[in-house]
Amino acid sequence: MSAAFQSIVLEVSEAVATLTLNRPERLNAFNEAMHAELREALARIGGERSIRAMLLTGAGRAFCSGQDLTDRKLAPGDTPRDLGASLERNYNPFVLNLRALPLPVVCAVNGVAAGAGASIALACDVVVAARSASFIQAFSRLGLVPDCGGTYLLTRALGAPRALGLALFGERLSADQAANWGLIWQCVNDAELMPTARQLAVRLARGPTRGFALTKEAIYAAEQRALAAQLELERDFQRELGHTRDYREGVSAFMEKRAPQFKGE
Ligand code: T3D
Repeated sequence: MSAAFQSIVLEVSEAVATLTLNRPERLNAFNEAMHAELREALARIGGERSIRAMLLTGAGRAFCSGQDLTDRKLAPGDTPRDLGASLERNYNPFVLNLRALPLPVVCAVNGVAAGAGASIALACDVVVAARSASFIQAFSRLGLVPDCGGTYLLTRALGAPRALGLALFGERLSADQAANWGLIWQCVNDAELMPTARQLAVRLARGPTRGFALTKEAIYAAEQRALAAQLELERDFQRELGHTRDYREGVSAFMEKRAPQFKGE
């Protein structure tokens, strides 16, 4: 799959769709055109059964600096833009669509992730960051609230004290500290970022895709549900997965003392 996008790059190989935010001169800030392309790219990725994992990263020295603020400059007397409408139209569907993709999404945070850029990175399923990367809740510097799930993701991962500290002070959180706090999966040396993230994505793309999709769904659902309801969900998912070819293959491979060859079916 190749597509003529301007603000992003979408490449597929070894069943991994790599989506690169590609406005490096603005540190990959989001604008309307990029949102439209991201919508189309996610729809293609979700609709293509041969794609079994996604890798999200940024071009150049940053991951993403959030909303493009050159599109938000107001002259005296201008009517303020409806930021709620912007979230409703662009950002919120993007976060929900990322979470709803029935395949694992790895994020390779190659540099600074600020504002919506930080939230989008943290909304991915497996987050690996370069040691020089950082996360900034830049919203407070603008008088805004963390969005794109920032209040939800930070609070669930870190608890209110650290979520509030990050959101109120808007200071840089290093990749090392993010990993130490359990906000991300892994922090690696800069040179190892893309090889590591790629290796993780390829490994996931060779896994039991349906099982991974339901694992993702169950773990995110667990954030809202009581144990009894979660046990029922696991029962239903396990019932479905017990009928897949991948489960059959997993059991056969175990019995035959060989590595399983999952097909994502
Ligand atoms: O509006 C809505 O729809 C609601 C949704 C809001 C979601 C949000 O994301 S709000 C938060 C928006 N983002 C920010 O506030 C972050 C702004 N950027 C920064 O604070 C800094 O650039 C960074 C901390 C990310 C990086 O700093 P540094 O020193 O490494 O780089 P720099 O020199 O500031 O930036 C390099 C260039 O990128 C520079 O352009 P220039 O001077 O070389 O022509 C800078 O203006 C540009 N740039 C960086 N971020 C943005 C940007 N241009 C437009 N929008 C940006 N967000």
